[in-house]
Amino acid sequence: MYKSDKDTVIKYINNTLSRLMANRTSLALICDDSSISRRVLSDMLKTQNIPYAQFANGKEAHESIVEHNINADILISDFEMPLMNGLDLTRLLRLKYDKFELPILILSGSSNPALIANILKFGANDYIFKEFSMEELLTRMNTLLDHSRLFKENTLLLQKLESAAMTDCLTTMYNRNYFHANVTHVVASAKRENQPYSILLFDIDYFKKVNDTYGHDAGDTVLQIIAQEILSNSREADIACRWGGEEFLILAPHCSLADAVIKAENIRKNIESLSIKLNETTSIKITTSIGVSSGIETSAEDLIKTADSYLYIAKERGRNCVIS
Ligand code: GH3
Ligand code: MG
Ligand code: MG
Ligand code: MG
Ligand code: MG
Repeated sequence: MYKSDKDTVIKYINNTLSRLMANRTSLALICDDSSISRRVLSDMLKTQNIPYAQFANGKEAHESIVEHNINADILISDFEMPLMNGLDLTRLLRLKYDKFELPILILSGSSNPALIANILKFGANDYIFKEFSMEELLTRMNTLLDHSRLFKENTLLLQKLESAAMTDCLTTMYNRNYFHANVTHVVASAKRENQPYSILLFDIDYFKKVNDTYGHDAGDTVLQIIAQEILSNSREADIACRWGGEEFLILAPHCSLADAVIKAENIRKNIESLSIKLNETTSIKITTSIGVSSGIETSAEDLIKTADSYLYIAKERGRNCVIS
């Protein structure tokens, strides 16, 4: 291939990469004690439209990255540097960021196999000999950027899925899954700190009648309003969730039976005093029955059973009351 042909090909590759990269919001970090190397790397990043920050040695890079919690997509670092070399920088960064969070590409003038093995063993994602071609560097860098981007997208997706799995979509309250994921921790700290925790179990009175009289959508509106009322009467530490159809539950850490009964009674009164607007012409009144139980060593399962039996008694006694 003639040199001019090769240049055209490289230009074509670079342009294609530039277009691909333009859609990214990547941030690259350059660390090299040689200002010439930094210039070469930053020029390369500029052609790719990748924003970058640069550091002159490992110590400077480590301090900035950790102190400012810089969320970068790649670190391209020299090996030989004063104050802290690329290997020590990699080891330190790996204490905080794993290989997918912050890919590290080490550049070195050495081709010593033992050193290269060490660099990779201590957490660098890739290694490149300093007499690299731009194409090689670009390709290796893009591979790492793709990994990093994929990892970050997947992490975000996982968080969204987890949040969706723990949330009741009608009321936006937590659901039973969230309760189960968090109850062990609450029960353990109650035991450890010898502090009671409480369960408040709510069941809307004659809710079927709302559906039957005003329709399912009206029933949904009632559930949303009752959920908001329960949430606004909950503390930060409380876990308030939709337990089932028209049943709600509050898990209240650091809460005695007496305090839980006061809380339940307040919520009961607040719900009773609501005028729930279903449409322009119709507003209705709703009441709830509440079973309350409390314990220190008792399992949450047993407290829920107890609260449920009290709820049954509350219904028998005419509803709209708190039984503990
Ligand atoms: P009680 O006072 O004894 O609790 O009577 P109730 O009518 O409230 O109790 P029941 O268990 O007979 O009825 C609960 C109803 O809740 C039945 C079910 O169709 C309705 N339901 C459950 N989930 C939803 C929902 O998401 N939306 C609506 N609109 N209704 C629901
Ligand atoms: Mg150097
Ligand atoms: Mg029910
Ligand atoms: Mg029922
Ligand atoms: Mg009910």
